[in-house]
Amino acid sequence: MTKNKMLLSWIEEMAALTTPDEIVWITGDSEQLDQLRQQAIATGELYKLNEEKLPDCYLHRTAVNDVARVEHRTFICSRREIDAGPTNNWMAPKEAYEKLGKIFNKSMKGRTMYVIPYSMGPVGSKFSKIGIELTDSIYVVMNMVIMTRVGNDVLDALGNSNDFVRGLHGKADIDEENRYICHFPEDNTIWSVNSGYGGNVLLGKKCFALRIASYQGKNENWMAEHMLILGVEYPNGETKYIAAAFPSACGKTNLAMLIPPEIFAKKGYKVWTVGDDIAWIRKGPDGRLWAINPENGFFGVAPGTNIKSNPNALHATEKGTIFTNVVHNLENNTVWWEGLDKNPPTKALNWKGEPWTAESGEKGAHPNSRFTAPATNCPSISKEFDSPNGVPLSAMVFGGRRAKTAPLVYQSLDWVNGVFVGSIMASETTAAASGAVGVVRRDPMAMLPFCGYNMGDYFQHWLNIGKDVGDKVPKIFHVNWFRLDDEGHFLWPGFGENLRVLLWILDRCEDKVGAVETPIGYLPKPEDINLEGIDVTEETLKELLSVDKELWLEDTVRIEDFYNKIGNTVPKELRNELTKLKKKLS
Ligand code: GTP
Ligand code: SPV
Ligand code: MN
Repeated sequence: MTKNKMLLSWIEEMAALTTPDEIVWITGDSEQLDQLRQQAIATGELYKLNEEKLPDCYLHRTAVNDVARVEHRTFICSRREIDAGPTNNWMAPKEAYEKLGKIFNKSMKGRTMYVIPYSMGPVGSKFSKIGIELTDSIYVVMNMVIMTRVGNDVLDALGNSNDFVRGLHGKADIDEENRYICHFPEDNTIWSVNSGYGGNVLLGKKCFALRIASYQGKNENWMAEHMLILGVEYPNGETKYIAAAFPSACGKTNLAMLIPPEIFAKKGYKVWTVGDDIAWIRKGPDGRLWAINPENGFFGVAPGTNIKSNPNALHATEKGTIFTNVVHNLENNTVWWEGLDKNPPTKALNWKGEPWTAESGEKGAHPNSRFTAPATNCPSISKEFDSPNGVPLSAMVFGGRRAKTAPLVYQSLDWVNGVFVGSIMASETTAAASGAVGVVRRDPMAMLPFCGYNMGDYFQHWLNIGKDVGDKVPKIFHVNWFRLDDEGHFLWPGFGENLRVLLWILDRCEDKVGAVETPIGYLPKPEDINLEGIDVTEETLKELLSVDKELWLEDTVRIEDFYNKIGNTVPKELRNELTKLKKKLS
């Protein structure tokens, strides 16, 4: 185990507060995990699926009031309110500790507290950081074991250091009214109570790897971003890496696991997955920006995942996977979700555990139902996945779900303009968070719900990184796979075909292709997007690449409102970019 005094005394203090009957350290040993799984099966917390068809796979259902992240109950508890900033909910640390302390008080009576030592990033890499999560949920243990690197070697790597993130999670009564996800960036601490769902409780993920880590990155000169990382391998064997930030449920997992369309596959193009959700980025010895994926698994959206849309994701879920809130197919004890295939089971339970058939007209799987799959299961996993040095980035891409306004792709003019492009991102809300779906909101760098400090200071940090890295910075782009025609159909086929856009992006990074300069940035000449083998007419492509100045001018008003809401922490350089954009548009 460990002799780390700071760690032991913190656990003692948390145990005194929550009074579990027992404390169990998760060692990473497979016998221990097997035993815990058996226990969870006995209580119904996990359901064992068909061992032949889905070996070592389990189904879990959350409470019906607990199916997504709860942004309105998520708080940044910095000492000063201005350091959380107007885009975050804020609570004073003292108030938060008191309020949650009352809820946690004796909340683990009759339960076991599990101690999960985990590393975000390969154990021992200079990118990596250690966290300890205390939880009373076996489901959380099993997910953390897939999503992060867990066990005794993490404690060895920690040694006697105090540099670890202290995470306390308790299911309590899964009471919505008393659900709180609180972050204390200045204390390296996270307290989460009254939820059992994904991003609220797998504390290594959004809570640590984005909210706490973004704050650490600002102080330590690195970046924690809501980005996938992929490598495009060219027929000559060379691989170039791209990181891309899209809001929740806007296509990161799908892009990260892209399968090249046949005409590209035949020529020898390949795409490799490094990460599908989070990137930690820092300057490497060669002066470029390098990125790792701090996670060890995929917590992916199930609905819509099928053998055509994302075979790599589907294959990743064929063993050792936990399914949450999907349909239980009782015909063969497997799982199903909308968009898996056209044969919904006739004997099945929906995500709530009720008898269900597709004829009911109701969805069987929750729209935010998920799979938790080990990264190593993924057929397209990059050989650099475990590399302690990460991969060098050629391009950074921002993108959202926009029915109009944003074209298929454009390139920013330079780093500062690229940071501006990220800062003005907007996207329609999705089922990944509770609340209305399909409402356009500003979501800078896809970090609105995940930035652990003042958004204006975060923009400044981006500018600072650019100054530090100089002309070796990646080029910055914006994409939109979700543009609609007047009848509401997607104009762009998306998924694997997105490679056509990535290739233009990478060509631009090496000045191999020209562009058209528009008020918003550089757009492709239509002839430079390869349309061979797809059903997209030149006319449609022109529409995809059109910039409607009226719509953009309207948007600048909303951008200005958003900047004003953030207030005077918005860097002057970005205000200047907005002024320049307005001038060019009018
Ligand atoms: P989080 O795990 O919440 O961060 O989501 P994500 O960004 O990884 O999104 P994901 O790849 O799971 O995609 C979410 C939804 O977008 C799914 O319903 C996909 O089918 C859909 N989607 C993904 N890529 C495309 C695309 O290129 N075009 C279209 N039209 N839909 C897409
Ligand atoms: C997201 O919502 O961006 C996710 C899922 O990746 S969760 O872990 O719930 O945050
Ligand atoms: Mn995500």
